[in-house]
Amino acid sequence: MAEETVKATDTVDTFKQLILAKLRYSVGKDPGNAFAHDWFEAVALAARDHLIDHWEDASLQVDRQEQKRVYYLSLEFLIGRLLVDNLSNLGLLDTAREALAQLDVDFEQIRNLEPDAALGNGGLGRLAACFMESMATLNIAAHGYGIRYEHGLFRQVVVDGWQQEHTETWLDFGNPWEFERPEVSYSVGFGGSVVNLADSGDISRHEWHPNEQVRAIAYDTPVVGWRHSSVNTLRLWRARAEEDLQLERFNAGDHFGAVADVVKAESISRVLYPADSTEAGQELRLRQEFFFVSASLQDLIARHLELNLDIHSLPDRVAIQLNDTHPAIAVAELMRLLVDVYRLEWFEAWKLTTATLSYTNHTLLPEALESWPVSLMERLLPRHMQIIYLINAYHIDSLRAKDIHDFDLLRSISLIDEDHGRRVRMGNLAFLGSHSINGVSALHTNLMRKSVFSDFHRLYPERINNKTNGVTFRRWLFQANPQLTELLVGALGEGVLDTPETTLRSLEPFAAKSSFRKQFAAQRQHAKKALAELVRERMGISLDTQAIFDVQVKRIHEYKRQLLNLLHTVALYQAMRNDPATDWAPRVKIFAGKAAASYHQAKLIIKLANDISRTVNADPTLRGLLKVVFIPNYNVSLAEVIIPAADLSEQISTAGLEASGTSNMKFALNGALTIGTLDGANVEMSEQIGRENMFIFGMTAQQVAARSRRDLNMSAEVAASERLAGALEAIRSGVFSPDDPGRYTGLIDGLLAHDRFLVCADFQAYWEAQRKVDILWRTPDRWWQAAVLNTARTGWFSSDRTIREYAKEIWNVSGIDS
Ligand code: 26V
Repeated sequence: MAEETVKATDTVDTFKQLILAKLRYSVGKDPGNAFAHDWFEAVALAARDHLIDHWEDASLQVDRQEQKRVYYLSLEFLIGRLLVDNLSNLGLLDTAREALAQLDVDFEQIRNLEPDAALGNGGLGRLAACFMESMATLNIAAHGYGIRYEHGLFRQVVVDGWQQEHTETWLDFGNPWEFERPEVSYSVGFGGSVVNLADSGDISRHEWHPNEQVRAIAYDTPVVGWRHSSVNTLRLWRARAEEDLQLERFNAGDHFGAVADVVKAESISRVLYPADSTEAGQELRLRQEFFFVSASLQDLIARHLELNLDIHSLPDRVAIQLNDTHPAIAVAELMRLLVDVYRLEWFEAWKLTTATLSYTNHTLLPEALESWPVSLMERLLPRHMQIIYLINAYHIDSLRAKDIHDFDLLRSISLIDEDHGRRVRMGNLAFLGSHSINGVSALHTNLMRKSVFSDFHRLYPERINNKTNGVTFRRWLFQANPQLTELLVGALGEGVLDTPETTLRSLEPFAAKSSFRKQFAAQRQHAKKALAELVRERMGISLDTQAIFDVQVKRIHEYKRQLLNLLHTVALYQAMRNDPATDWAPRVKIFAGKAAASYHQAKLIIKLANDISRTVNADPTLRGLLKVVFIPNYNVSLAEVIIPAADLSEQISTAGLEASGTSNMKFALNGALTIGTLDGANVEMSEQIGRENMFIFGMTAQQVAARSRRDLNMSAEVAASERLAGALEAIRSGVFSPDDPGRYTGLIDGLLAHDRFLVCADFQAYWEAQRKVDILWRTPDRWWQAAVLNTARTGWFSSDRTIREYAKEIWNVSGIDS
């Protein structure tokens, strides 16, 4: 049946029949008794049928053409919903809509029933998802490898202004996109001991005898590219115990003990770690890392050998990208497999390992750099610890042979940190084990060269390279913003859908056409109304869609400086009250984002946003000039509604601290103007878009470094700005927290004494930039001209461009001919 249906299903009628067949034979329902969710499942399964044939074809082509495969190892894939993504890339979106309409089913309703797969925290995980889509689009044979978490990132509920974390349950109704592959499973060991078998030359043979085995079971999700170019695989591992039940213990009456091992093993894939800095260090996290790395390496080596290829040719046919240091244990595990299992000589194995692996760094924040206590490694991964010691020793030998004896240098590049209770530095391990180390924006890469990896960079000046991030335009423009897409197609032709990177540039002349600017503004109104409707429904707050929608949505982090935005909000509130005669531009301040559960300061910032929101929104003297909303539970699908509706995009991190940012690109692509610091990819955005079409303000990374070296006391800055002092004092004294006037005293006093992220130091410049925003808003012709130019000049930030660079400069692969 699949065969026929797949071949000729571009017609609405055949697709309709397919949906009905799925509803009946796979879901077990009829149109008469089907719930909305049953329809969702039926359509998803119908779409999935279309993926399958392409999927097999693609895999065969790769082998026939002796192509190299890319393996993207990531602990996070922040995928979001897949129904519209898949239908749209298959070219079936309109067909499906029409088929459902004929069946009297509301497509908009059922698309919103799909759970949002949140197997990631933020930027790093979403980047992995964008990359998977781009690799499929570019016909690059790629597999994503990660963990099939039973629970993704927590659901954020805001109660009385405070964040609460609730368990996320995306799998409750099953997952129509995945295929369980019980036959694809590997055993992953932990603990135990290492046996030294026999001495041969200077390196002895070792065998690791783990005392615990966990089974990794594969779950495959097809990833289809634009115009079903090719279909790749996202393979996620679920952890299972080797034995479901220890019958002996059970029979002896120990009913809990009989399943204790099951609980322990399966906890590995139970839940995503809900933090994107600090808080690591737990054993379970290290177990997750090793679990998915070991299963993935075993799997890709098995695939290599099945093709009758020699293990020595691994780097010719395999490129492995490590998404941050989370999979860095791959360096030691690949060495173990090559040396202990495939009996390669150490230096040959090392050559293959470094030629195969490459590593992307996503943050310079010291608290987010991973390291593991040596004692924990010795207990959990004894053989890997030996290998790490050996890698370290051979490396130091090789430097000494080159007459490098500088003690400080040797300390800084060592894989072992001796200063903090002996820890393995995963960044150093990833660096040494890789032939390429890349940062994610030009500024970030340069800072990598100057800071964390400066000594490595001196020794290996060729290894660090830049790959500025990008985003997939299919999801973040075509799917999220069909109105703007239609306008672009009308202006530039259908070609913009296939080559937006280059074609968008031809939009530039349209910025000068008043009729086009009006249409551009009209599609924005449409998106703003949709967002306003969502806010009204979910929060009971009504928004003025004529006001500037001023948006900051991202994880809550001190370095991202939501606090700076809130200080501006309060200062603006005070100015509007004190100065009612001024013709203020109306504003809606929109916030959303999750805080790590244990990050108290970030949770307090959420509470502050909600306290300010409550106070401001209830103040009649403002006449609706200012509204503040904190929209709960930010996730990919909410982003798809918020981003097209933004007039102003807040990208205001302390310069030097945001590695790249990717929402900055999504906003600009949709025509929002950016107010931002010269940080991360904002720098390159300003080069592409033109500074005159953005609101760039504040200290540069260099100035930040210099100011931070001086001191972090902000008395002088506060004394110099009445507005800042007024805003701080209002928050401090409880204007927004009358129920608990002391709630923010600590927060504000802390800020004055030790402003690590230079919020106060950048306040005045930020205030002034915001007034430029008001002025531009008052001259719509100029505002919309800049908006159109933002869309026209953001083509370079396509993840297709990024992936092409990885393919050429790191992986040495090209797309398959289909
Ligand atoms: C670190 C940790 C530390 C231990 C606990 C779990 C955990 C999870 C994730 C991370 C790394 C977070 C790094 C990250 O997300 N970086 C972001 O990467 C984006 C894509 O490159 C980039 O746009 C953002 O600027 C950068 O913050």
